[in-house]
Amino acid sequence: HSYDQPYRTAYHFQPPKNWINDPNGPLRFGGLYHLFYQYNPKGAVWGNIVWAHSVSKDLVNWTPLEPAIFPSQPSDIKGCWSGSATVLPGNKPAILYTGINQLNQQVQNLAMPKNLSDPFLREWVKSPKNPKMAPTSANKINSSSFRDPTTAWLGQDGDWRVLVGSKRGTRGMALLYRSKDFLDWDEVKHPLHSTLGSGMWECPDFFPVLKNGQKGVDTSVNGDHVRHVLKASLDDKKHDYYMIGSYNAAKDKFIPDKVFDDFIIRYDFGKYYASKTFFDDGKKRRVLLGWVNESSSVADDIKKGWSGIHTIPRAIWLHKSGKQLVQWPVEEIEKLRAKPVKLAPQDLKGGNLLQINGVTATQADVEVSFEVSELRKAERLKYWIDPQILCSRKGSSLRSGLGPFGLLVFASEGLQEFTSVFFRIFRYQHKYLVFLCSDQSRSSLNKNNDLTTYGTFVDVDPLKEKLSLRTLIDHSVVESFGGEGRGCITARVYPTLAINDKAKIYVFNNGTSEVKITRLHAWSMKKAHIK
Ligand code: DQQ
Repeated sequence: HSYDQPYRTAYHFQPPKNWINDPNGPLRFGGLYHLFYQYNPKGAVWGNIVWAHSVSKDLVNWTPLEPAIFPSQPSDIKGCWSGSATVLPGNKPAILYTGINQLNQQVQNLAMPKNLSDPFLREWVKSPKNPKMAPTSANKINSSSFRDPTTAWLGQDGDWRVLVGSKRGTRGMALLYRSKDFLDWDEVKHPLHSTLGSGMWECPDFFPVLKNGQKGVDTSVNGDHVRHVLKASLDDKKHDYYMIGSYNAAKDKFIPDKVFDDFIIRYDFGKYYASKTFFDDGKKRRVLLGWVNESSSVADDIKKGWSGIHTIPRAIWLHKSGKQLVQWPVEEIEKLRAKPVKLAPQDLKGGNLLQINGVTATQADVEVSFEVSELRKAERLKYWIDPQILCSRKGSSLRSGLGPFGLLVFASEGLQEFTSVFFRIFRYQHKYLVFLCSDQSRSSLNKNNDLTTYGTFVDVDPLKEKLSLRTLIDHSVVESFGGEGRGCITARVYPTLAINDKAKIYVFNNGTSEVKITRLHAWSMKKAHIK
């Protein structure tokens, strides 16, 4: 019952019980989306990992199937870890995944559908010749740092390429393999890319994005009309970072743009890891899936019987500046919107709090836009500071000239508990900087939870643009998109008072100058069918 399980989500992906982590092998086949994911069939903590399997027509409602890949061969007998799908010519899906072999080494295995006329692709057959890639004394690959094959791509020469995450010392890297037939794979002498000090690269991802436009392209596309994105989940930092650059196909190397000569930007500045994209050939878009773990204690996870959710799938494309990616929840999620609530444009004076009535506050989608007129009131930032640190020093109770203003979600009557998602504008040198913060420090009276505050800089110009914020609220998750998807922050919260019908949503301005709400639309979200 939902009253015993106030933190279970209603429209984010999660199985009925137990542990989940990385999304694996997403693909579209015969009009159906397939999602596999790391799953422990036996409990709410990590272990006994298999590839659980669900299918969907819309990336919102999901039907569970039996696990697709589970330990059964010497090359995966101790676990079936992360990997990716590639749709081979003739519409034949293939999965490359990491197996943990009987010696506890990480190796890469191949599996293909048993029956291509089954649209559910229920049964997968492993190659009897697994593993396809393995650490040896000759290749000097570290057998505990060799995992998570990407979706493969086809070169002009007709050869397949795939990446596997690894490291040598502290140098994280994407090892490159080549194949003529997808069956036999050879290591290429040099990695596609590596960076000193980044540590182990988990779940690498490598894909083209159009220079212009929001459409996606297939993973093998290259040319003057695209840029390439290299993403890695950095094990040392537990965040997903990416670089933008070009793929030199002749040399088989990724060359990041100068500003990205290291991993500096993230997909999401909150809790978010082990993400992966795939090309959706139906809607011609690239879709990003990611894992969000709990912020509660392991003891609490075991008590509630589950741990881990996935974010709402996001369409992802290159911003017209060419300097960052933009992410936006797939449009299908809007089918769950019900009972729309609108607020007339109005000024919000400094210190004001306005309740958004008429929406189910634990299960909502809120879009709000602000306009600021008195930019000269912005506080001056004397030196550059990490946005997360800035947000933790300057939480929602600390007033400045411009901000904090934004949303209070999961707020209890009397505000003993609330989570705030807000903007703050600073003047830095000759520019204005917009910060988006997600402040969990007051989210729960239960201090056993991780209450870290998150923050990011959002590249919007407050002189020319409105400051927009969209927040997806779902029982224990707050997924926020600032500047139309230019800054994303996902947080987990476990209020003790602001649960079920006791939760409230407010729009607030705690700055000293007034701001204008130019638009506020909110919806209650229907429950998705996810078993
Ligand atoms: N999770 C998998 C690994 C991967 C890690 C194991 C990332 O393959 O490196 O469950 O969360």
